[in-house]
Amino acid sequence: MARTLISGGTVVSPAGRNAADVLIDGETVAAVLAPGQADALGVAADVTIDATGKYVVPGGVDVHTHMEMPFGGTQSCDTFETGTIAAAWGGITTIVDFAVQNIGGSVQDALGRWHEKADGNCAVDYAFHQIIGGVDEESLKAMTYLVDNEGITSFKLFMAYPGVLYSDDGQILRAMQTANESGALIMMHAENGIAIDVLVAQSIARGDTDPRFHSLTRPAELEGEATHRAIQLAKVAGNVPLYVVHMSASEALEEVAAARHDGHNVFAETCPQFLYLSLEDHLARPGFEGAKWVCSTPLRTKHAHHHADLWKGLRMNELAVISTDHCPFCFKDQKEMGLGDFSKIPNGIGSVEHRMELIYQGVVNGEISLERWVETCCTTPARMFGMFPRKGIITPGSDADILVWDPHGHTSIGVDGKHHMAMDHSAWEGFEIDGKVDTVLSRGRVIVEDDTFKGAKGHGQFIKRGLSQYLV
Ligand code: DUC
Ligand code: ZN
Ligand code: ZN
Repeated sequence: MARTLISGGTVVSPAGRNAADVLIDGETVAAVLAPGQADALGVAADVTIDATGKYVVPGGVDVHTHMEMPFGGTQSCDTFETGTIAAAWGGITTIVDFAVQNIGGSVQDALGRWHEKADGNCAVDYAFHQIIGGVDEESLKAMTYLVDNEGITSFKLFMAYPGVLYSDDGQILRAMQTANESGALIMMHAENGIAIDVLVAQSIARGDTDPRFHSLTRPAELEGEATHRAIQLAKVAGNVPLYVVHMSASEALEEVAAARHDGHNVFAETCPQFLYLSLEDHLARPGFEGAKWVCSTPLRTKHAHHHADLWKGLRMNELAVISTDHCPFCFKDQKEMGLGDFSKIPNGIGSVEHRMELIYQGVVNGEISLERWVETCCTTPARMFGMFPRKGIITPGSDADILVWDPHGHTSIGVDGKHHMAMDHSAWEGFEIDGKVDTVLSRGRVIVEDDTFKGAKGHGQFIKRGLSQYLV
């Protein structure tokens, strides 16, 4: 088994930063050594990676991706191969993707399809959440089976998309009760889809069909209302752990903050697009260009306080996790399906490659600390979804998933610059980052080095997850 020493760097965890060398034996971390200790102990390494002047952080854990997902009449354009290679380029060493069960379909079959797509194709490790798009007797039974046997311990429900993935309040309550019995966690797409569908139909009938109306027909109040309702239902279901996904609105954040203050098992994630992008500057670009930024929940107006509130929520631990909701569609032929009718634009933005970079820029800008960057992008996602301490931390026994980050480097984001995702455009075109991915290791293997991908599809393994380790 090869021994690798990452020497001279600053190892960062949520608890702080220390000058230290990391000794890797095979696929796992063997020791974190004080400077000089490796020499004093006569440690012989096969490979030494010089991390002088660099940060040594756990590989990123992105707990919200959609690779090759059928959605909106098409399919997200990254395969597990292209998406996990792009992830590796961006310092992500674990993804958690969503298997999708639709109304009347078998949960086990849906999960089997996701295994078929991913097996042998991933460049980094991966796990699955299960979407329950049709809550019924069969799918409720399957939830418990998946927790007990398949390493699937989190289930996403939708309060949006009536007739497609939507669950009514009774179905949500029943799924929450079932999850509570097995210790599973409920993830919620919290938007009032019934009211949104009325607003969308009215907008189209008026001739308001441009991409910007996607946001105007999904008002922040309806994200706040659904978040409130989800929290109440979770309390009634016995305080089942609730994790609200892709939070974009101050109104929703207030609900989560209040519930957490009252001691409930309520958590939330936000995504880079809700921290940086806006209705006015992106979704409302002239012509049809705004379609690139159609995602749900939607980009919000910059004239309210959503951006500032979300950054503050991250500092205050009202928001526990930053994920990407990587759901990539090409502009040509895919986003273009909504020409003349924004409601037909497939919903999603692709960012799996850029999360560590974009959020590091938040460190440079003084929004969050270096330690909080690691906590929200690596450690808490692993703990929240039952993968800690195998993932999300650099400690003896953990997988040697490591990102060496160069704070003196620079990254220009864009299709022709640095972009390995399958999309024909970048939602982040022109973003400049004061830092750079230097070296990435996945289970001890160097997969990115010297601006070169050195990994391989099939290296990534399926991770059977345990229960959430992150209760209030
Ligand atoms: N919700 C997601 O989590 N991803 C894509 C679209 C959506 O509605
Ligand atoms: Zn969603
Ligand atoms: Zn999603």
